[in-house]
Amino acid sequence: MAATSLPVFLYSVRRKFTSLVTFVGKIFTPQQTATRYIYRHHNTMSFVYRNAVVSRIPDSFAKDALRSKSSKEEVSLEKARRQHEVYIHTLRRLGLDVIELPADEGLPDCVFVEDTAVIHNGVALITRPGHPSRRKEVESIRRVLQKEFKLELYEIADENAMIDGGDVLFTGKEFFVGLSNRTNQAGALAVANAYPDYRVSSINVTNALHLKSLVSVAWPDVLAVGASPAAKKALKEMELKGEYDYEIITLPDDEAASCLYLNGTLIHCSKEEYPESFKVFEERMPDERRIPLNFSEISKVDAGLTCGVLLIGKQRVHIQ
Ligand code: CIR
Repeated sequence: MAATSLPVFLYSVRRKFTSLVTFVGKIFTPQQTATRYIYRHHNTMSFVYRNAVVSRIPDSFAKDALRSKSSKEEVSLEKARRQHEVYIHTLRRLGLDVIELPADEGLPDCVFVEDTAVIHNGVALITRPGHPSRRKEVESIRRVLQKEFKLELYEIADENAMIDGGDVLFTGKEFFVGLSNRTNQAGALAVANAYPDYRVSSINVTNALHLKSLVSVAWPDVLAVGASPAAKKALKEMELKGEYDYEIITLPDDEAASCLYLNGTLIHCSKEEYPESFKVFEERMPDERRIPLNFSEISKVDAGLTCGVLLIGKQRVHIQ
């Protein structure tokens, strides 16, 4: 075999193996099988983290955080803060050293740190958030990522680029970037430039704030996807453009598709909030370590479980 064709051959063997595993996994779902075990326990290293950055909730959150939802139900600051405390506590329980940034009253959405940076392999892409009121949020994030972790920063030069981290889905093997009201093609290009070793596919997002409002990683090689036409459309495009196959968990509620996998554990919606979707997680992931969290108050302003944290694999820089 010619040397140049070896990678192609290996790639096609790997892809066929993944397809076979997906097929067998589908036949035997929801029972636990050896195949599913193997399937769900490789490719885990991409989701191992030591550190996290979060931001406290400002008083201005309740009245001034951006929201597109038709229901303008009042937000209880106290309840939002209580749910946020539990969220942070859960991250600590999962072994993370969490840096809590102070609330910034001038930035009502500052708690949604996920939108300010994309971090992978020691490189932090500092975003250009799509909504002008959120642009300045990146400043404190840039400082902390540089000072505490000495990450290599990737800054976006194109002034027309827009990108929110909520549109960037990393599966452990490739990136999908949602083209939404907050992220454009120039923003997706920034992801491709920051992470040249990975395939980056742009996906049209309709009827949702971000791509990760519709689909997110539930486990390595497993995607949680909402059941709405918008979610199905996004998934179809991901299947067409993506390089790898994934096991799919379809959830009756799109909101429940925003779940957070890290350090061998899935944080997902609570039973009180989304009973039907909760049941699906129980049935499809009976043996995986899962923690249900109630995010109802925070999600009144369009946020999902992934939105409140920046996860970092790298050790913090300390001088003893
Ligand atoms: C916004 O509209 O920007 C915020 N109210 C919600 C952002 C949620 N971000 C996320 O889920 N990544």
